[in-house]
Amino acid sequence: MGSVARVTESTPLITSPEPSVEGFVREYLRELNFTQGTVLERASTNDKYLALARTVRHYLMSRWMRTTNEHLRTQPKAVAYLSAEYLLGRQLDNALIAADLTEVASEALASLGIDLADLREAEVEPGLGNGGLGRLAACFVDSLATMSIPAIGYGIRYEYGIFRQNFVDGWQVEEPDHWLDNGSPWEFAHPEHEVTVSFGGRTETVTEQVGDDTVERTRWVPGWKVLGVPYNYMVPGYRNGCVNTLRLWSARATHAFDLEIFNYGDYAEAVRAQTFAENISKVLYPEDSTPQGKELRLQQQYFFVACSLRDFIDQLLPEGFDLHRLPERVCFQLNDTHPVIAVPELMRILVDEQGFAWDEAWEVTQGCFAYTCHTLLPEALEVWPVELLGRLLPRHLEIIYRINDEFLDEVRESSGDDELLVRRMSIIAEHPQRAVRMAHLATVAATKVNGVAELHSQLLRDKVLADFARLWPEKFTNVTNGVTPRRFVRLANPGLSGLITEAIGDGWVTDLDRLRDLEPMADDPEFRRRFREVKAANKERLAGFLERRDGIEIPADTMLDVMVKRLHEYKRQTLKILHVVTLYDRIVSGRLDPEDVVPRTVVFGAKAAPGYAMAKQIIGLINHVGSVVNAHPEVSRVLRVAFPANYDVTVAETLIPAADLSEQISLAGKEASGTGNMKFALNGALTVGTDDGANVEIRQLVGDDNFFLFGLTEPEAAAVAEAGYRPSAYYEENPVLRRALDLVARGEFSGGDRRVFEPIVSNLLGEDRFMVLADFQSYLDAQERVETAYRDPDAWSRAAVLNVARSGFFSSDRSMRDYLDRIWHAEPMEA
Ligand code: GP0
Repeated sequence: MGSVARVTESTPLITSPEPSVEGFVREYLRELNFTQGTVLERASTNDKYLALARTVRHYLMSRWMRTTNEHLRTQPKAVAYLSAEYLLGRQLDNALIAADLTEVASEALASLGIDLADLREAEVEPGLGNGGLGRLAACFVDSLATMSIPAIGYGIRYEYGIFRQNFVDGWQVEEPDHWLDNGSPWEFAHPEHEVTVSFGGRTETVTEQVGDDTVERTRWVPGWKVLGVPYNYMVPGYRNGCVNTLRLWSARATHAFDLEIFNYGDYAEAVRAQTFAENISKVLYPEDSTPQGKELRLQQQYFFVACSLRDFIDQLLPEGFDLHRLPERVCFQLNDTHPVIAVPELMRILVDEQGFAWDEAWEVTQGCFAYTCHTLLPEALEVWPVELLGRLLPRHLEIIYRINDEFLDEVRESSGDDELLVRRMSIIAEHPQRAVRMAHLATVAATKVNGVAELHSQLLRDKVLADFARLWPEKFTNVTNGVTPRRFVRLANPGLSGLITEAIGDGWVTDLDRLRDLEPMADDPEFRRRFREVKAANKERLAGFLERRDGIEIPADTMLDVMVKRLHEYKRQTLKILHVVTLYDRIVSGRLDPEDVVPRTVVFGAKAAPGYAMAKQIIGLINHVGSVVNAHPEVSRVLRVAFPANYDVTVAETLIPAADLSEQISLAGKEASGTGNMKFALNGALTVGTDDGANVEIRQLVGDDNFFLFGLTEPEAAAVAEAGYRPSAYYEENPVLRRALDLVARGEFSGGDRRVFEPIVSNLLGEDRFMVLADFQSYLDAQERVETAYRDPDAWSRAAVLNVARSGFFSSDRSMRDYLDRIWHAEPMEA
């Protein structure tokens, strides 16, 4: 790699065009003719889309260059967000609204006989994440840009993102996500800034003469190397002139590597080696909350953090920068444990490459990292077998051992040699095999450790990381998650956005607390009527969308009851489907007159990790129940089930604005935060939910009257577990529950075959780790309250408007302010 010129003062820039319809037409045709190499008459939809994306980029380009130059010139303290996932969603509309170009573009295209709406559909969303965690990262980079915070997002440019989900006879089948196949107009590859990343090999000790002293130094002698090529993405702030960068790394074989093999004349072997290297960024691991300890996954993690640290130090800091002062310039925010290998990597850079003394290096390192934990499930906490980590990163393992030794000395000292405590806190687990506990490493190294909702942070302090919180109480803090109002309200719900803006002006888009000003409108019958009109229109839009996309027909004017999230037992999709089964049973058995049922459409969206058998079973059950319900002449008049395959950000944007009821029904104490819950409340859905994650805060803000609470609380659930939970007792005592489970067990939804869903039934009756049966009756009762409330449209829409008005807190802009105040201590740039 050649040395790269550093910009120290602004270089002259070609400025972006002024937005005008004629100008846009000119830019667009230029892109179509000169870059896409075609003419309007012969252009495919994809040609037209690509040309449009590139045209829109023109309008953001000088902001981007200016922002980048300002960061380099003024060297402010920056946030470097390290995340293995960014679930970005489609880029076109977001870029258009950020640049305030939607109308200009739409008119310009119309003058050429092109419908903007058709081109939108051509974009394949970059699905570089699994779910909540990846989408959170995407919301955060949006907010950072909108708030003019000097920030860079670092991640991996997976060639294949989250798999495409298909249903075959109701069962999930995965297909590769070819998101790059039609071109990727939003990225800028910079092979000239490639970074070399080493793996494997061994370490050796060398003696060096430093002045009069001989010092022993450890050196890593790697076994193999790969290159990381950065791909830059614009992250436009909302109409504020700031465009930050998201830098995603793609793996390439080193030139030397294959050249050597070529020279031996083994062409096939050389190509194989290349494939091996390039595998590193090939595919996103589809496990959510249950990481697989796969070697390639650790390679991915080290690959992207090694590239990112190198990049930050070499490209973003001035030449000759004194790394002792690194904490003044950056906070590396660790999004879960996936990037935690960055901790020993920075130590290696400082000690082995820069010649820092260990203690000096450790002080710098501790000043540079902060760690966000996103889970409470023990199986979601990553551990890496020592054997694997040592083979792949021998020097890093040594460094981790030394960090651990010094840390455990501290624990011994402060605890009076409490060896049990030492074993619990150790970064190295001894059983079932020697392994590195990445959450412990992160907690030891970080300036701050945060959970993602009040309850979650409390449980981290009290349970998951209690020993650490006792040792360092001041390290622990909370930042409740948030979602970007740009994508999830302004862009996804133009009807509601218009209504809000008409009532209170448009300041809410970047200052969501202003939604409070809507509160009085909840009592205005005319406003409520218009709110209902918007909801109805959103339902129609959804119906059209599902019809076109999936051939699914949903009735337009029923209560829309939505449960969308990853399929996981702790989230309890089974509880929802048992409710559906109960309604079905009551109607079919004549216990319930369909006339007395509030018509509802239950919509599910969920992907299961491909190796998670129980989750896939549950998907099968939902689809099979759905088929039977939808085919039943009486039942289907009042109850429908829709499960569109391949739930993604694009589906979310159409589905959430149409929802009346938001299902947030995890067992209390299991969902770290939830972020879908916030999107629904902001779009005027009422929540039926447990006292879990951020639901707790949603309920506090919107008020008990505007939220359907049910289920065990976390302490209650813990007490039940402690006392010995027996799910079969609930089955025996509750005839309604018994009938529902028996229907499933007897094969009502599987053509009489009792074996099909036997694993689900026996799991619920035998173990039921997430207490579905314990919460079943409480959930049914809550659904009764939902029905009663929904029968009064005025009261319902009043509550819905209050949900919108009181949910401004859940803007990711507010989350960013909290991170800035509590963790990062960085400042916005001047506009
Ligand atoms: C948590 F541990 N989350 C994990 C994980 O591996 N993947 C993931 O998406 C989620 C939590 O489950 C969450 O509660 C949370 O809000 C989100 O991370 C962001 O903090 C689901 O929304």
